Amino acid sequence: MYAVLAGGVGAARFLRGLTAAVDPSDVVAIVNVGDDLTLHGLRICPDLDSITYWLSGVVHPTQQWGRADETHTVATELRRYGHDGWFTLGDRDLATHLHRTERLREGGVLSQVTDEIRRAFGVGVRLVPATDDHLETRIHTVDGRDLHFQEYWVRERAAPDVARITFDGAAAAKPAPGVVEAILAAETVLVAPSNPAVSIDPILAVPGVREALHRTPAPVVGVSPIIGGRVVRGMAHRLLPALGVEVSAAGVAAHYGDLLDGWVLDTTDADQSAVVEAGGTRCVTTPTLMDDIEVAAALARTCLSLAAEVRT
Ligand code: FO1
Repeated sequence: MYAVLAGGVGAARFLRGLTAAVDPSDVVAIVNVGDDLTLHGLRICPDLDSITYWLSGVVHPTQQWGRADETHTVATELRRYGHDGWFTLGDRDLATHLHRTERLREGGVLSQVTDEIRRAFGVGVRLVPATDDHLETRIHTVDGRDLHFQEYWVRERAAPDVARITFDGAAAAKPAPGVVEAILAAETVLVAPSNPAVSIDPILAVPGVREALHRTPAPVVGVSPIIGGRVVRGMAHRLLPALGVEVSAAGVAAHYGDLLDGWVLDTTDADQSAVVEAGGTRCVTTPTLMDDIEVAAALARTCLSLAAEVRT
């Protein structure tokens, strides 16, 4: 079994590759919930939904989040009442939020509801939220604002300079059922090429997760989300400096520190392998820009062979 620490789009692409290389039912994705928000009274889980939609082949092909063949009738009607719609909810996507919210209201926990939703989409990978408890990523800007991650990323388009990032509720949060068990029982633990600051760190912030990663006999192998000093997608380059992390493959490896046994960098960053290996982490370079499923599958296989090397 393979346990994967996962955020949104980058993780979804990586998981598509991994499930082309191994049996999807052998994969447990431990997914970030720090991006989650309540809008119009509905509970929305962007990273869980992005992965579900990607793995079931219904994701919007260019947006890379939300649904393909989407309509926005409800969003348009909501404007009539003055809702400015900065966070676009499509009609098909709304069904997921309506169902999730109803199940949570009747007493279901997120990990149960997530399992129902991924099965309803025929997704073989087991998706587990990092925690069933409240955990919310907050972006504290240099000009003194305390923004929900989605306000920062979507409404403000990641424009404000960031002073600090916090994970509200993390200290009291518990790993969701199956999270620690998956990490301890895994043959290999993989850290997807997700945003370290707002996708992986919120998972690591849940008490018990780091300890499990240190305790597991499984090698922990990560994939750099930075290629040639640049993010592939998203806003990690706007956030990593706030953490004092260099926007580079080596910088992110150093940020994860001794959690990593192996690190996969893009071929363009081969010159950074030496400094990462000096820190005790085995490196391999390979193409990591997952433009198609073949590249993603080859990347996944490279991770697994690095894990096998580390294990010996
Ligand atoms: N991203 C945007 O840039 N604009 C949006 O209006 C937007 C809406 C949205 C709705 C549902 C959902 O699951 C994701 C959505 N996203 C949108 C993407 C979202 O901000 C990101 O997927 C993650 O939160 C960051 O990885």
